[in-house]
Amino acid sequence: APVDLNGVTIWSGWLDDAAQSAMLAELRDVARAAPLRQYETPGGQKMSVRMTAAGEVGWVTDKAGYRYAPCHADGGAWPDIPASVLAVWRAVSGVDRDPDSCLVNFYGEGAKMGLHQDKDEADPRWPVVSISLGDPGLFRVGGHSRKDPTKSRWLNSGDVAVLAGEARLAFHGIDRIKFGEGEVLPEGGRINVTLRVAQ
Ligand code: MD3
Ligand code: FE
Repeated sequence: APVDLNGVTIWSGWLDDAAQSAMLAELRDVARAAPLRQYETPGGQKMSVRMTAAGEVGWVTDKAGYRYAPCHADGGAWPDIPASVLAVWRAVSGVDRDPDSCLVNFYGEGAKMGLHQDKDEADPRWPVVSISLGDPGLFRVGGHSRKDPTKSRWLNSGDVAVLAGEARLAFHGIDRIKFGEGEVLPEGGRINVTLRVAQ
């Protein structure tokens, strides 16, 4: 049965070891087609997480602002959303529309993601589905105001989270990772894949 963390539904161990390895292989292909990048926020801050994407649109940021874009920095279209990733969305999202965007976040040693809301999607009534692979990450989620109290939980390799309803616009972030403690990525690090209906 899933765990509820401030309205976020977490399915611990949704993917077994074989499913994680298969997904990882598909994600390596995504990163080969659209290389991971360390973005700078519109404010000029270099983010510690490296990112890429798959699907019709991918999330990018630069001095012009945050947005979903149909091409990556090298000018090409984003690769297709891997089949193994799409299968998770179809199993847990609870909606009958497929996502048009799949964001891939890579956390190396010391990487983290500050508390934020996901508000760049056209219609936030669609859920977001998140898949964690590799090293554990300390996930924090609060409410609709930055000041609301938060709850924390480690997301482990193979965990799947569904962000729907009220929780969809909750402030959330990753405080830290346990670099090198996972068994799925031999080189260490954490991968988080999020599926969205962005446009
Ligand atoms: C709660 N990713 O990609 S995953 C993001 O682990 C993001 O890389 C984090 O925040 C990561 O935007 C957290 C869990 C998650 C993802 C999306 C959410 C939680 C969410 C959207 C709304 C509320
Ligand atoms: Fe987010």
